[in-house]
Amino acid sequence: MGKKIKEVLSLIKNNKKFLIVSHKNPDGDSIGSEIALALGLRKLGKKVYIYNQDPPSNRYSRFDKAGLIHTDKKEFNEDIIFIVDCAEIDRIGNIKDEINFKKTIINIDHHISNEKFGDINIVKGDYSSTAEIIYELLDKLIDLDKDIATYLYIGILTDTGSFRYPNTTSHSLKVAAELVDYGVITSQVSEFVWFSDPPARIKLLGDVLQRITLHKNFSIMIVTKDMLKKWGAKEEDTEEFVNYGLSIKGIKATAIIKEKDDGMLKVSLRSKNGVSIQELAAEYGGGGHKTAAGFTIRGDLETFKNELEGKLEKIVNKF
Ligand SMILES: [Mn+2]
Repeated sequence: MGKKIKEVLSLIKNNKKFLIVSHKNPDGDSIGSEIALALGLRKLGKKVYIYNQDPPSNRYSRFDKAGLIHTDKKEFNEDIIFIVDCAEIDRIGNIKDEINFKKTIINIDHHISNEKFGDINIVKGDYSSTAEIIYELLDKLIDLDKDIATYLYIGILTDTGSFRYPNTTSHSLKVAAELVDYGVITSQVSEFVWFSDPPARIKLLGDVLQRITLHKNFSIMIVTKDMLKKWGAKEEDTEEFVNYGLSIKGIKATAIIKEKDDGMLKVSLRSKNGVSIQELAAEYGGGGHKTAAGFTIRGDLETFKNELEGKLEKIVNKF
């Protein structure tokens, strides 16, 4: 067993109150990891509070049946703070100013760019998801059950795009298999995650795909505020759209630029065939992985789209 995991296990044993925090606009991995960890700690009789700046999106809210995730602030007096699935501390959002950084911070993450801001940092860049790491921790701590296994499975399933993305390893498949053996109903999780979209999302997707700009080996998509309005869709409805830009034969990199209310542009990048877009995201102050990264920038959508096309062209032609 790793030294750091041992340290975390003894911190859990020797403390009573735990705060669990993840990133803004939490995804399936952050929510799955947070709830699984909370349920595991509760099995040991610990007090746990999960706080996120933003509530789970429509897609994931149904998984928080017990209402474990809070977005309301309180006095955070927990002994230990877990920060999960965050490469940088700023990703936790507005809670940053309220938590006491003198408390022990345990940073658990799978982003290779993680800034190791914790007192203990368990960062595994070769893991598909934070849930995969939480599994290893909980497996040493408690008897897993169907509920906990389901949350961990959601984390792995969503971060691997149902085991389609290149971060899918034999380890992630082995962990997923173990979890299924605890009774996860895979068809139900798939239905809830992938087959329960609101109609507005599908209409918007049609519009986004119609407008895709295709170059020889890269593509760009855009989502304007007007497009959202036209179809009655929300920003969260655009989750995973970026992958369509990469699903075309011969396309090695793609980007989707989303216009936000506050004058900012949110950009997601994806790549395949050995192309890395991580450095491009970093150039604009963002982060992520080799084949999946992103950043936020202030600017005009059309102007920035032109700039990004120039950069993407250089990158795909380098490989
Ligand atoms: Mn993740």
